[in-house]
Amino acid sequence: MSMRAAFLSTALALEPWVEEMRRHMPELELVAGGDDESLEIALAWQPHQGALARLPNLRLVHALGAGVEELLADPGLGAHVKVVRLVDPAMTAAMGEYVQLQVLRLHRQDLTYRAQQAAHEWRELPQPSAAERRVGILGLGALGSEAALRLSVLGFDVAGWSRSERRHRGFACHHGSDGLAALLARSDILVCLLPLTPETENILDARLFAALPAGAALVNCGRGAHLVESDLIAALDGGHLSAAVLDVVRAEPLPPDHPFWTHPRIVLTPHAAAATDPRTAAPIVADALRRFAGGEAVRNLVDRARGY
Ligand code: NDP
Ligand code: OXD
Repeated sequence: MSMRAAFLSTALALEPWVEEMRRHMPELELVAGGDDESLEIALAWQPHQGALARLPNLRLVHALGAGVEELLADPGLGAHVKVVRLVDPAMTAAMGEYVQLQVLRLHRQDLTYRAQQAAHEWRELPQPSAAERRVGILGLGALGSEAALRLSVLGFDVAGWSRSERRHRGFACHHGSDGLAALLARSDILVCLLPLTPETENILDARLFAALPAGAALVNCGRGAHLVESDLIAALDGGHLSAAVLDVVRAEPLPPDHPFWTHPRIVLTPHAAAATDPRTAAPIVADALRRFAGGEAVRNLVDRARGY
């Protein structure tokens, strides 16, 4: 049975999606921009303003990314519309790789060695073992739990934090507001892989930094709005935090005069930790659309009240 879906994105190119969806779902026609009021399904990632509102018959939006805060905040998204987020094992692996790289960079004191090289200084630093380095992961979902597992395989002393109680083999789990204090107190390196919700916005602030051990470091690959940027600068300049790796920032691209560009204890990447790849995402989207059309349960539905 043929199916039509709107493709709504200011950020993703249409052609690769047409090609990959044709490969995995030949019965689907993608309608660019979606200017057809009869459409019931949309694939969306940063849609044009007002694009969702122009689809009054919409029943399902499949996000072409993992974090759905922007879609949920779109005033054109009807309250009854189901939203599916992307959970792609290739994206999970890419994020796992990124977190391993950055935690190893911090663990092996790479920023200090780079600064020493710039100063022509040949000086070996005392190096703790991975087992002596405590890593905390905020968010134990698709991405956070894989990152935690990979870090524990590398030998780090890992613990994680989620909203509800979770159990994982290989690392300790904390949950809820009570669990946060315990996680922070034992995190020499803190990795944020939370979704952005009203509860998690600005969570990485001065109070949270003060609850980390002196000399701790931060890796933020959730969203820029998790972080109070001025609090980070203050914690780095005051010496309580030793370094930060930021894949996401509040305004992307980062404004040219932003202090993060030149801060000696900040490593920046341009929201590049784990991008959506249509080659691996298309079969996952196709499966969800087929299930939806067949009246079956669709996986990875967003709980709109919870915000993720
Ligand atoms: P999931 O929805 O699978 O997991 C979210 C996790 O966060 C869950 O463990 C959830 O707890 C926990 N959580 C949510 N709210 C709270 C809260 N208030 N307190 C404590 N824990 C909370 O998301 P993913 O792992 O797929 O993705 C996480 C985020 O990563 C995305 O939302 C996106 O912002 C970001 N991302 C960044 C990318 C990049 O390239 N930088 C790429 C892809 C995603 P519980 O288990 O109890 O539900
Ligand atoms: C996502 C992202 O949420 O790329 O998928 O940030």
